Amino acid sequence: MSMDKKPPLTLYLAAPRGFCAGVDRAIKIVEMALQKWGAPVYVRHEIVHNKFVVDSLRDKGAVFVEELDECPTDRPVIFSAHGVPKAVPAEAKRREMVYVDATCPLVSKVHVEAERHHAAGLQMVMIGHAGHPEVLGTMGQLPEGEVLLVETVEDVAGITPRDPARLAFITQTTLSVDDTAAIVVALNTRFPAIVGPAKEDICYATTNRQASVKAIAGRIDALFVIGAPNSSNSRRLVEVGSAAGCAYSQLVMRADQIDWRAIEGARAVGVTAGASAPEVLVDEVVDAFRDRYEVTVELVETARENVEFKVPRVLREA
Ligand code: 10E
Ligand code: SF4
Repeated sequence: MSMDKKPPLTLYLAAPRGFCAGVDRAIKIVEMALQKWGAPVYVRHEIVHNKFVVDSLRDKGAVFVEELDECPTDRPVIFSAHGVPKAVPAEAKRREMVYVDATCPLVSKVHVEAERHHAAGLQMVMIGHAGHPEVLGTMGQLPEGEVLLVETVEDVAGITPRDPARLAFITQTTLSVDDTAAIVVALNTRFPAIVGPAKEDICYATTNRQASVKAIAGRIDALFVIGAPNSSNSRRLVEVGSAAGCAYSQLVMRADQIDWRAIEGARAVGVTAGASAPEVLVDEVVDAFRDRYEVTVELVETARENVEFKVPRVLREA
């Protein structure tokens, strides 16, 4: 055993971090469906964007597919927490399949908003990231052409609505709070009559996780966000860290992705986790730091969360 003394390091652990209520519910839905119907249970798209979560559910008998036509009609199918276009449950019904929708209630709320505005004759502008499943699901609530997508402030100048006086906006739930505020200003400036939510549709979990990163960013030499590359909310946390002044802000799926040489000399490091990253992976990262440093953990808690969503009745009765 080496007699070298480990260097000291303060590890600022952001709170809230990790699982949100929508992710917790979606994972429970898959587990309860497996208990109720046995394996295999099909899941359309990764239930949440985390390989560790997906692999553990696969081990229990879940089968992950991208499209409904990859599922047999005689097994249940679950729709991921990100939401699905209207055509998907319609097709499942047509094929007489058993399905459970694990769309987060806060995403469904945006779907309802879009429908309400559409029914009032307004065309929609959605702020979100092109190709993301939540964006595809939300845009897919309305007929083709009824939702115009903007990703940046610059995009606002490029859209051509049917009637600029009859517009509403909605947003993806996992966006950067600050970037979105700038896009909303641009929308209000170009379309003074546009209607929308009080601020945007970014959810409590996204907002809280970004605020806690901001609270630690000024004190740290490096930030590690535990999350997957396809996890929008996790990637936003990395950007928030950089924007708030942390020079080295990195996304890691697990401890083995940490580049230890890149943080040589660091004395204060921040750790947080995206809404789809399980706490065991945070423990793994903290342990990896303890192996190399004399670690002092400082919890920086900027909010308390007590949101919980019920699973659908069909599973509660199980
Ligand atoms: O890529 P996202 O952040 O949208 O998804 P995630 O699975 O990483 O985290 C949960 C967030 C959901 C389901 C979207 N509101
Ligand atoms: Fe729901 Fe927000 Fe979690 Fe998405 S990030 S699943 S909207 S609580």
